[in-house]
Amino acid sequence: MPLYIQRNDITTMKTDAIVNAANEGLLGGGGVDGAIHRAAGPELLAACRALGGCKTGQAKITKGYRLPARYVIHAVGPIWRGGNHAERERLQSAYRASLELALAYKCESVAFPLISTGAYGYPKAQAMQVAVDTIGEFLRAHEMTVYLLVFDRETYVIGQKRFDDIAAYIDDRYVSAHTDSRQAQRRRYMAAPARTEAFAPCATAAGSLDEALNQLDESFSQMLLRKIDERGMTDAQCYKKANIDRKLFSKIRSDPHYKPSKATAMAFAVALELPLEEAQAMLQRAGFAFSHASKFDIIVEYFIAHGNYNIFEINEALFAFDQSLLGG
Ligand code: AR6
Repeated sequence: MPLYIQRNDITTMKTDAIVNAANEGLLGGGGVDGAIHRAAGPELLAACRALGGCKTGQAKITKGYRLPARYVIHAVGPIWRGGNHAERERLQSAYRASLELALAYKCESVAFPLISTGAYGYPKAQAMQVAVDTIGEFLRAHEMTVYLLVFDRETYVIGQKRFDDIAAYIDDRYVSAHTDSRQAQRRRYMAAPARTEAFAPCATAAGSLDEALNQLDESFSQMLLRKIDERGMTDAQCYKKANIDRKLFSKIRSDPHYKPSKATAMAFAVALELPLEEAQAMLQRAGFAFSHASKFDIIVEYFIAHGNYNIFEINEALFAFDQSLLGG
């Protein structure tokens, strides 16, 4: 099930559990810890006292008391000491331990803050990457909806180099789409080096002419199911990789005329690792096209053109550019 990256205050989340970025004492503190204790009321501190602390990289659970969430999972992230003190492993471990606890308590939805990125000083872009990778890996094996919350408005949280790279890619295409004649646009578009690999010939399973003609009338849903089979994926592998909810997938599966949103159609094109040309064809089945008048489209295109089909990384980038996200 999906991972959503959002700007939100964790104390307002109506998820089964929220995760607290706590310290080893588990007796409250500043930042998100302070906010959670204030919102949950004094019963939370009393419950925490009984837990006897928690080691870095581990997590413990209490009820949510006056919070909208049923549980609070208190996770202890590492203090950043330059990066050579197993900070990454400990941060991964804090996320994993929290997710395992959520699973043990049958939580279907969990919200995380960016653990360790406040008072503990973990660089935000790196912490975001650890969070997205660790949660992403967990979601490939488990059904859960996870929210990763970014609190402060001013920071974008992907690495500077990737941000600059994408910004340049958008600049090239977005500007040209708005200023050039159609012909000049097309020339530039075709000449861009990143496109070469995107247009590399792809293996298709289309055999006979009959088969090819049949495919002309295919709906989005039919095309999706065919491509899942062609790639030897299971349905679950595909909708998980697309960051799509199982229920939404069932709807698409059972209704050959289902019309998905553009974000959903793109999410499946990414999950199927389609080269750009095939991704275009898939979008067309849903009545859409990649457009260079849309930053959202150009960012997704950037990833496809670079052969990067990690939907969580794409969503990190979309989030950093204030765009809506894929899937979900
Ligand atoms: N909702 C979501 N995220 C928030 C909220 C909120 N209400 N408030 C802050 N953040 P920090 P740490 C973000 O310092 O670095 C405490 O004193 C914030 O912008 O809360 O793990 C504990 O008791 C930042 O990105 O936690 C520990 O002693 C992120 O939450 C120590 O701080 C984490 O910032 C733990 O430090």
